[in-house]
Amino acid sequence: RPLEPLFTPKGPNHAIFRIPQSYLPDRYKPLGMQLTEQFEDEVEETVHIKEIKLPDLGDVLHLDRNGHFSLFVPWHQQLAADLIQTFMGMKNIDEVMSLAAYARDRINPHLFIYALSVTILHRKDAKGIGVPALIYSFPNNFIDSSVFTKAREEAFIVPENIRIPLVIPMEFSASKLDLEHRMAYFREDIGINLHHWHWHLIYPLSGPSVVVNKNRRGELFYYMHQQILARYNTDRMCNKLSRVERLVEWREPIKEGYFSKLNNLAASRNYPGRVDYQRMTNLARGEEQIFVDIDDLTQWRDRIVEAIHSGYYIDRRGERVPLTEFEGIDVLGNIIEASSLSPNPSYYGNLHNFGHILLAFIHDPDQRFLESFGVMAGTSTAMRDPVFYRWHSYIDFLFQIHKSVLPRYTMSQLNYDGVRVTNVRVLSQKATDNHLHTFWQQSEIDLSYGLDFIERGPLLVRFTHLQHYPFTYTITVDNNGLQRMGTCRIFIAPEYNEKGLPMQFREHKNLFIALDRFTVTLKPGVNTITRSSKESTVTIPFEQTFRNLGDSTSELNYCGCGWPHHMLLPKGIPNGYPCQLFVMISNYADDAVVPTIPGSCKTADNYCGVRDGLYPDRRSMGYPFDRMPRPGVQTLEEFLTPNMKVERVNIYFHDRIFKPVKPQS
Ligand code: CUO
Repeated sequence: RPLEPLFTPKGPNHAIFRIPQSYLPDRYKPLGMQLTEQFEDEVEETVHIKEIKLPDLGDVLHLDRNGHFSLFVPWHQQLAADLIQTFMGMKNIDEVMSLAAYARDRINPHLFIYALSVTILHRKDAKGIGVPALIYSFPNNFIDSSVFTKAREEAFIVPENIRIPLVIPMEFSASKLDLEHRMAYFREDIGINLHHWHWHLIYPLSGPSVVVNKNRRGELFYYMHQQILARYNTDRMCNKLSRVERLVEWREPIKEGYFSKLNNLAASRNYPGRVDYQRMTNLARGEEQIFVDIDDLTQWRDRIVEAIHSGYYIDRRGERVPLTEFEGIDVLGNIIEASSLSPNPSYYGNLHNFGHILLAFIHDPDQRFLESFGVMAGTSTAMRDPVFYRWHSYIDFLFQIHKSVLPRYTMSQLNYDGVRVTNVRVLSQKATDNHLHTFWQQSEIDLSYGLDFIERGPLLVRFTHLQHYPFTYTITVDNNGLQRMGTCRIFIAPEYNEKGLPMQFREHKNLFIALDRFTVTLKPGVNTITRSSKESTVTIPFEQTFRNLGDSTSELNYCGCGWPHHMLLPKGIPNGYPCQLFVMISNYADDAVVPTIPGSCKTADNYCGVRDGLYPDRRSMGYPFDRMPRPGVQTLEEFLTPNMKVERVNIYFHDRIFKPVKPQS
């Protein structure tokens, strides 16, 4: 079913919706028939929307259509949960479409797209239907607002056959004077922001149980964001910056400002920026029904830290419940985020979400200037702002306290008896062994679906992003036993700290970036495992991140969650950035999850889990780097067991731009 016209201002040219006359707002009724007849001649398919008895949309209609919407605002979150509940309650997918067609022009578009996307990703009868990447619904959340002025010119004046791609420069949000701008290629990467949006779409904060109550969702909140920080910190070190300082002092000035240059389309205003050295203050904003003090956050934090140190949290009835070795992190994730699965929201509050909100309203905390929020309020925009990483470093710090009080992994929890990794090598085309290469690449995507002023033809934008040459791992494993299975876990981390010195394991472990995880069968004796970087279960290919619209039969349909493959590796440095590549074969008997659900497309289950299934690895997420080392272990070398191997790998960054990649058709 072509649902795409619901998602985009314009929709692909091959289908239109014919909606019941009674669904049209009164002022459009006279126009309705006339427009349908005019367009029907031009498209391949007309989809007839059934007239049904519509449910009451209730409070959802009270959110200003041209106002803003943020999942981190509790009132908005509640509206989203209500609308998802209504959509999920429809009898079949035709009724969902019917309600959506009715609601689309009546409710806030950001709320609408969010709730409809969550619905499609969770209804059993919607399997195989695509959710377009958000960039096709709201390109303004991803692209410098000045591009849209140029886009209008191209669209109105230039015939489609001679249109040229609009180029988004690399330096549009800041100049080199801002040291933090060295990280803009990471923070403003379209694929990274789409991944983050998609992740939060799969793991909503609230709504019906089937949408929220997923296997290990709190733990995945911890792990996915921890990995973002490991990646960000490693890239900072490649760019001669130190690791992110966690945002500890909530009343002190924040030294890193940020101006996104993005336009919040619904309000038709630019997202407000943050100047350097701004301070968070208490919020009192009637429009979003938010009244929260920094003291509230402090109190929630103290209670959370108390729970972590005591090993017990207090549930709604005031009972002490243990934070257990394996499941504790999951509960803690739900408490800290906080999702509706938090076991005691009135006691532990809403720490992480309100941090986003306090930072997003830092410029107008009491609404005196009638300003909307900054980029920190949206899951598709927050990762652009340097303060995102400072806030999340603080959040991660809480999880790390919990991890530091857990028992250390014993040798037998790490080792796989009789399995020895004897050799590891990576080979990139035409390069020396263990040398990896990164460079800039330009890619183009067609934005025309998201722009209602383009009547026909594509409108390409060209942007520059990091890329690497594909490579292959070759791993030699001795199996001193019968045929058996193992899980191969591959990570990479910088070899030295900012001072150029080797790191202690306890500091090093937080920088290990997952590159891949997959199951292997080991025959008795010597085994050679080869694996392509492209097969990574952390990443998805470019075409899957930017799934083509109009291709509703595409295999790539709902598989938009996954770290973008072009950002698989740290950036590196021109002379080769020394990294440690870590390979481990763990005992499959302790890893396996049954039953496994095969994905219907290339999945990136490492950061995203599996649709309708259990997280496909039974170990604690981040294993074996999620805990403090056993007594006596100071360094990575000392941490290793025979089933692990570390190899020095250098990442060479080439400061050149490679030719554009055309969108696939
Ligand atoms: Cu993903 Cu704070 O959770 O942005």
